[in-house]
Amino acid sequence: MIEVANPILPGCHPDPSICRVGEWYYLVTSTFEYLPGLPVLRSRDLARWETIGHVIDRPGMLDFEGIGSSGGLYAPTIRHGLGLYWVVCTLVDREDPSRGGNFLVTASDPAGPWSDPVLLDVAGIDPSIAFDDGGRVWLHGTRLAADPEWHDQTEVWVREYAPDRSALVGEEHVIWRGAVHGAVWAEGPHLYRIDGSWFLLAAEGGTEFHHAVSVARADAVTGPYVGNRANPVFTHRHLGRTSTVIGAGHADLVQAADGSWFAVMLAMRADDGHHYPLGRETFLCPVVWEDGWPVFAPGEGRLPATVRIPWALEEPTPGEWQPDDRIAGVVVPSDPRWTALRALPSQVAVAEGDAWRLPVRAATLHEPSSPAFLGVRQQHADVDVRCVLEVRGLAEGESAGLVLRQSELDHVALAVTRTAEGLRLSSEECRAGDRQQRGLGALSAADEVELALSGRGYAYSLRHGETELAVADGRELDASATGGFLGLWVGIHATSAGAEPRGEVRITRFEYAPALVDHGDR
Ligand code: 6LW
Repeated sequence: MIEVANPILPGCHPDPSICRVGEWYYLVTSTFEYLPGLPVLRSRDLARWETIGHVIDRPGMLDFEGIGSSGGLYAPTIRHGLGLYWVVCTLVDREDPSRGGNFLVTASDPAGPWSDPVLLDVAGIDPSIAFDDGGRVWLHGTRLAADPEWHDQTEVWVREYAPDRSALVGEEHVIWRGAVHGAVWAEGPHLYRIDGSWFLLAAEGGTEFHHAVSVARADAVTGPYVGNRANPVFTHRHLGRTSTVIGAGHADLVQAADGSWFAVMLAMRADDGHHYPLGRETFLCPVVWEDGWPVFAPGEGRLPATVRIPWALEEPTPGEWQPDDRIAGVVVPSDPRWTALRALPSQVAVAEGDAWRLPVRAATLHEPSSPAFLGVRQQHADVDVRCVLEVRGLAEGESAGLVLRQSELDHVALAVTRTAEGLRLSSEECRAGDRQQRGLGALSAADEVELALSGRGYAYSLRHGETELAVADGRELDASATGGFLGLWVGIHATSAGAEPRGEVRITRFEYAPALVDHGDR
């Protein structure tokens, strides 16, 4: 027996989807403009997760250039069927809806390689996939309702997919438009064949404070679906703002080998009931079946702080797989946590032993392009990040530094710039696209510069050595303040600010360490 602490995947891991094959669980989450895209994590006990690969991990699989922050890869679904692993997902360009769209990839090994994407000829987001008893494949997803009764009403469609033709075939069926009258965004649909019935699980209310889970049942995959009279069957919205876990929804079900059921879903940890700098995280929820319907967190009705897994081993079997080293310390280039913007880390940087060589690029953090940027999710509310940058390769006019990033429009950064007079330190605060730059003086000639960031709840401090150079308030940088879907990232950036780039910076050390802080009874 083990007791799993929620969230099971801390930091920006929204829209989780899970499946089980034999003793292994596989899970994918959204990654938006960050690459590699769609991490595939596996676990044997639902507690200890290891990243075994990424679905979008090769140059050219999809085109991200110009896609603004919180566009990119939305809610994926992972399933196993017909002897293959399947992921369906959407590439979203919020400014240009004609780009991207729903796509499907397959793999014989969930660690990859995944096939090139097959684009699906259907609008909308949040695709999912189910297999019927006869081996037919049913795709489904969400889009704005054709004839909405209210603003942002959506509809869930289902249609057969013919693997031999790589195409949607036959008639399309609209099976769901939300459980509650006036509820926006019936989305994140998943269909399941359970005990001879079809079940539809769908989120609604929008992926924020009013998020909820609803369920419906049908005899045929194409419907008609009848909603559970208890809908929405799960939400945190009625708990109000004193709940420190908000926005629970977008669930996916999985059955363990012993017959017990669980769901993964997203929710946000918000100390003040509003703001969540870590973004939407993945939580685990026990599920039981009563009177033919799933009951989430039975007897409790909210995401538990810990979930008991009676069948899980106390320790993973020695000598076999180990969970990710996500606890503390140096993040070396081979660590799967590294991400870049709209490009793979290997396209913007070169791993040299334990260091990254990051050639300067002309792009800045402000445009939806692929700047010289490498970063990791902030996964802990209390955290210390320290980096050592070798800056002797910076050419005049070029800068490099540490950034706490929400988006192009919202971030806080420290930069070391080479000028004719030597190295200068500056900070930049960017809020809703408004930039405030502050010169912070000269740096004594140095080859290496150490920059640090500490987060303590909503309070961030950016430092050079012991000197605090900038502060940030997580309540101004989180997605509820800025819009969008992301949690915060901490990373290194380098730019020639539009000029022809000539230099480089080396990240010789990057440490990420959760801080042990006593919060009393928080
Ligand atoms: C996701 C959808 C949602 O696809 O947010 O607002 C999207 N709703 O379910 C990105 O996470």
